[in-house]
Amino acid sequence: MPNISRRHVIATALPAIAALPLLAISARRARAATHRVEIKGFAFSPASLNVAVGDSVVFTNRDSAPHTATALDGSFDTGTIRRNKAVQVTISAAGTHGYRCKFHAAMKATLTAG
Ligand SMILES: [Cu+2]
Repeated sequence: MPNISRRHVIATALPAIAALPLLAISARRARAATHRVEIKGFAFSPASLNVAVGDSVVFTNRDSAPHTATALDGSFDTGTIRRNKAVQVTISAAGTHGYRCKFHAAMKATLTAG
């Protein structure tokens, strides 16, 4: 059996122990994802989206008309998004949030945060 010195064991273990808090931080950050919703032809795509609480959603307006993505329960609101502009919101409330465009009542979609 090889004779591994105590110094060698410590030198090997220390970097791994030092990296642990760093790994915990990066795992936490990796959990918050960014999702994308395109607004095109007076419709949200995808019309139904599942996210995790804390995730972000970027709404991009591909129409010439201005739109909003406004949650019916008030949990998020992009405000007016003009042509080819994007607005990012963070989803902080769990549950199923119906949302619509304030200007066009027929534009409806659903975002579920779990
Ligand atoms: Cu609209």
